[in-house]
Amino acid sequence: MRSGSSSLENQWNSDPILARAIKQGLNARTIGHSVICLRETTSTNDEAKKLAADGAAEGTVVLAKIQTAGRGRLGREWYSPEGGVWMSVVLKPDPDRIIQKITLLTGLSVARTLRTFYDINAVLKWPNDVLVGDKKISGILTEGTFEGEVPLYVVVGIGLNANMEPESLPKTLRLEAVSMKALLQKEVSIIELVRRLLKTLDQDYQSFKGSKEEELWNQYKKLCATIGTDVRVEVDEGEVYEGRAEGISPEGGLILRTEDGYNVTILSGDCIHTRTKKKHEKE
Ligand code: BT5
Repeated sequence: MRSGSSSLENQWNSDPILARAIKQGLNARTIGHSVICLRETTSTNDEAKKLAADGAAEGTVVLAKIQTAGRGRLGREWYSPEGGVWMSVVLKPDPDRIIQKITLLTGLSVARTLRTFYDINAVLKWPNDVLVGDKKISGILTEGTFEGEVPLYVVVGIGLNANMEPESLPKTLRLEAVSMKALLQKEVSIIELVRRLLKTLDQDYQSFKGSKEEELWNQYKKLCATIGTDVRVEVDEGEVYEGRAEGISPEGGLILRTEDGYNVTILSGDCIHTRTKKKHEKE
């Protein structure tokens, strides 16, 4: 007989049971038809890449209770103690789709899940952060494997601070990071959270693949705290741009109006909000 959901929360060792519980009632078109739950791994992105290289279908999900070498962009460390959602999804978008936009849409799915189901006032910081106030609750890492210019598959990793205690992060991060548990003053069901997240991501991914892309980016822009804010963006080569973020380009880049009045589009970089504003309060 299947056990109740609360006891399942403690059964990460019994991977298939947990995976089945997550898949139950998911009804997703693409994402989550196959879910793999691991107790511990280096990085779920690495696991998902291995599975994709071995031919795993689009929508395969890998989830780990603990990551021992979770990473962010540019090799930065992502702290992944017990209590968070550390998860990666294998995607195989059409070759004409811009992969950079998968980071944006996944961030949107995380923010939408937090707002819709948990009443958490999550906003987006371009390109890959989900914030509550000015604290980071989630980060996205998208990695593509290419043959020449053509993407063979893309792995999108989601790190979401769910049931973590502030003490489980290093001291230096405690002022910059926040968890759902700290905001809600209670633990959430990881199974339910993952299911909601996968469902929302599936909806947003269908919009991305189909004819509803514009609607998706309109939603993104509404929730993007970066737009309208003064920012400092460091691009890969160490080049720095400062100015007012004015919008998102069709390729998913940030449109910046520099102090000397030029418009530049930045496709990727590290963005700091230098002057924050209060908006996006949840209605
Ligand atoms: C990110 O990078 O924000 C992407 C994080 C993606 C993590 C997921 S977990 C599942 C999958 N498997 C992986 O190995 N990775 C993905 P970036 O924008 O570079 O931000 C990294 C910075 O975020 C670090 O330098 C810290 O300042 C901060 N940070 C690290 N751990 C954090 C945490 N748990 N919560 C909030 N901030 C954190």
